[in-house]
Amino acid sequence: MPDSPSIHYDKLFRVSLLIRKFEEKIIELYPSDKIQSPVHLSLGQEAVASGICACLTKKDLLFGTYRSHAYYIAKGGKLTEMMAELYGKSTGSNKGKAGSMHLADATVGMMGSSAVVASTIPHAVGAALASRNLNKDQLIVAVFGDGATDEGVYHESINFASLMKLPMLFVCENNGLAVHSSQKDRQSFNISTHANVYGIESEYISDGYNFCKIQKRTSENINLIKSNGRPRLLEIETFRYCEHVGPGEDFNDGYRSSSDFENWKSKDPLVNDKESIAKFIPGIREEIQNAVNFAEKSPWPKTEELLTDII
Ligand SMILES: Cc1ncc(C[n+]2csc(CCOP(=O)(O)OP(=O)(O)O)c2C)c(N)n1
Ligand SMILES: [Mg+2]
Repeated sequence: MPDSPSIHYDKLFRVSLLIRKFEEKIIELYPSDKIQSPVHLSLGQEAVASGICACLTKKDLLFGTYRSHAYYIAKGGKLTEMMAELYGKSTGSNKGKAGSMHLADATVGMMGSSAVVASTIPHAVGAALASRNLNKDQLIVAVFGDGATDEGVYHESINFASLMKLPMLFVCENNGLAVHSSQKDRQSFNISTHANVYGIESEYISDGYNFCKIQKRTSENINLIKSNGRPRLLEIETFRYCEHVGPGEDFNDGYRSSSDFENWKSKDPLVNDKESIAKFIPGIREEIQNAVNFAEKSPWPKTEELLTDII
């Protein structure tokens, strides 16, 4: 039976809030140095991940970026294994060897993320080609930032996907920034309309805090991909609340304004919907504390494991 609209909202709200609270726990823990890797937080961007992943099953494959905590959680990865991974423990989703930037869990179709900008886009295209050739009933999703579209490999990848008529979804999380450099200072083109040059139909969503809208538009785009077997691109405007890397804020660094942040936050349901926050927060806090306890108690990897899992 299809979900009623309010159940839908609740599910999306809960996942989005779980991501936010998990990352706020990272901020709280970070000064202790227990978290062993640099962290690129998705605070402010949660709705993009929750809206997209609500339309995917575990067998659909998602390729992300170094800013992928939100996708790992929304795709159904275990919180315990994620926290252990951030602690560098052997029980982590990648045995403590990947850390925040290279999170992956193939069992839920979270195929990996990378510190190298745009580098997972061609991996997603290759997976889509293999999947189509093997007649697998799955969707492949490539998620990347606006900065990744500065890279040649992005253009080569979307051109090839269109040429080969690969049924896949490209998702650009446009937070308007590549580190400290704003999109308008870097690009002479508009990301979503530019994809049309390669024969890729696209859609632009300006309110990237609206997880219900993102879910609905993603679902409709996936239906179109499945009906005509061609790739599509979604560009979703969003807002990064923290500094590029690390747990702090950087509104005093002079490259962006806190008034834009306040404006975005005023529309953010994870700030404004106090009733839903109150409903879900007790369960979420328990889940996160359980993940922290698991990570704390887990053993370190053994020295002899250092060179295993290397291809
Ligand atoms: C190939 C490559 N070039 C440059 C960098 C340095 N770098 C790290 S993050 C980043 C910005 C990427 O911005 P975007 O894709 O919009 O992602 P966001 O951080 O905004 O989520 C750059 C240029 C890198 N890691 N890899
Ligand atoms: Mg960006």
